[in-house]
Amino acid sequence: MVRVVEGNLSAGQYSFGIVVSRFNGIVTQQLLRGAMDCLLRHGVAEERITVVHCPGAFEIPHVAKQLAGNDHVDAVICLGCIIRGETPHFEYIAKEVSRGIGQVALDTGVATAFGVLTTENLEQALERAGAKAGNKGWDAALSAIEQLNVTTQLKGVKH
Ligand code: INI
Repeated sequence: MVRVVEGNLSAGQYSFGIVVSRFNGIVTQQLLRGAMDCLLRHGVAEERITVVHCPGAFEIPHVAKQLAGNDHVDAVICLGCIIRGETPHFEYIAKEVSRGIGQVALDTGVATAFGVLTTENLEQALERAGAKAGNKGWDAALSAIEQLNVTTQLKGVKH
């Protein structure tokens, strides 16, 4: 018989770290609002949530790694907003941030969720931060909940 491991969305038993960058704060504050809303509405007590503000998206992986090393954090939700400008700066930051956030999960075994917007302009970013394209902070928090449930179950699976 095939053994299927599938995460449910129960969250009340877990603790979460959120790292949110201040750059493009008009957008990232809305991502934070979405992530908090998702966690609270899935039964996570406020006492189980730690929010850390960092300068820009580039700094997110560093903070995420510190949070992941904290025994009281089961998953780290990473929120930021990188908007393309007239130079290749965008590409360097976006690549480094996505690689870094993934690396934190692989290095530490702690689930990370990628809620960093990479958009062409501010309008696209705002659309994804609580307007017509939803709220990617909310989505990232939901992914963190599901991934935590999957990885917790996998720890108990014998091969
Ligand atoms: N940081 C962002 O979060 N988003 C951006 O769009 C951005 N741009 O375009 O420059 C940005 N730059 C700052 C960067 O993340 C670092 O904070 C900075 O380079 C200091 O290390």
